[in-house]
Amino acid sequence: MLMSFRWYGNKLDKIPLRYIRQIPGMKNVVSAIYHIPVGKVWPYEDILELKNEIEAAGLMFKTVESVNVHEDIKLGLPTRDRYIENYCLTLKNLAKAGVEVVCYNFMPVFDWTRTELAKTLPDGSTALFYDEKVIKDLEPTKLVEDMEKGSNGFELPGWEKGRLAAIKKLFDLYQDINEEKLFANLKYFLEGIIPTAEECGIKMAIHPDDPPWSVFGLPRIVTSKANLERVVKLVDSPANGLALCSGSLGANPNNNVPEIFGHFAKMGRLHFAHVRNIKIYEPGVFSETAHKADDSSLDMYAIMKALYEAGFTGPLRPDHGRMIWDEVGMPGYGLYDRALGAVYLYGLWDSIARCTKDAGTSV
Ligand SMILES: [Mn+2]
Repeated sequence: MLMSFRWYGNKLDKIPLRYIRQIPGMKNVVSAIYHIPVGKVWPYEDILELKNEIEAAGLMFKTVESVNVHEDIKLGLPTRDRYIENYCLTLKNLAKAGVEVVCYNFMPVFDWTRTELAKTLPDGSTALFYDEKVIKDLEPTKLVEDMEKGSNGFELPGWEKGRLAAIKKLFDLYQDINEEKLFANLKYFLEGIIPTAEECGIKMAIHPDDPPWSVFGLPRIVTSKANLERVVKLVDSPANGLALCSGSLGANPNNNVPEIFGHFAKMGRLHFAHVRNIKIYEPGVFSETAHKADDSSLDMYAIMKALYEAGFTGPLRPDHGRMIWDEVGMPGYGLYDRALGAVYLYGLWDSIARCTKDAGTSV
């Protein structure tokens, strides 16, 4: 397991790399090139500059999150071939710079969706919150406005302004896309990129939809064990893998998160793990919580144990954190609570390793 931390680069992220380096057990930075629009090739020089900066801080840069997929690919438009070609060129440049895992998602229009970015929890911290009842009465454009307003002036990952400007037009284009068509478009994309990924040694890792159900009537397919199984078989290659996220999958209580993590890790298709907790209040209503919260819904120990027992060696990161100690930061991506999360996960892993009879050493 390679303990990792997401960082948005020195222009967007206010957390210095040297702070990340000081989190016990932290080894790897998960980042991306943010100034290149979706669909364009990431220049090798820019990737190299990012890698050099991260390595100068004593950390590794082995994991990218995300190389976003152009909407034309998800829609299956004729223009998709050009974007798939560009995606392959980006993968080659990333591999040349030593990147091993590339995370992406295949959610139409919206990335991760929440109805509140700073819901106050009983302990006075704030966290991301989702209420299906609120979404039902909300216009998609209003949601975009609310997300922007609540972002503390940061551009939220997946909610980039340019990408969402044409939201009404996008909804029209998705009228004819159901889950089956979206699966077919994902297959076409994977058939286009996986040979290149194999060739250059990149492991592709699709992130589950968050939350794992349809939002605003748009189709969502990366939602359950059965669908994840289908995704890895669309192109049956070890390069076609998953970035499982406990908080995303866990919002649906029918998903047995430790079992799903263990299953795909044993299969060799789990290339990246996001581990965080949530509390489900009622179906479709949840908030994010501390990694260890007494009344939260997911069992962090069981998830880490499943990964350990499957021999998972890939990058693992704490995901969204709460805002604590008056920190002002990008919602979900402050320093303090994610650092606590990382250390909690690291401690679990260390304990599991020491309690395993054949292991005399820790992490
Ligand atoms: Mn995640």
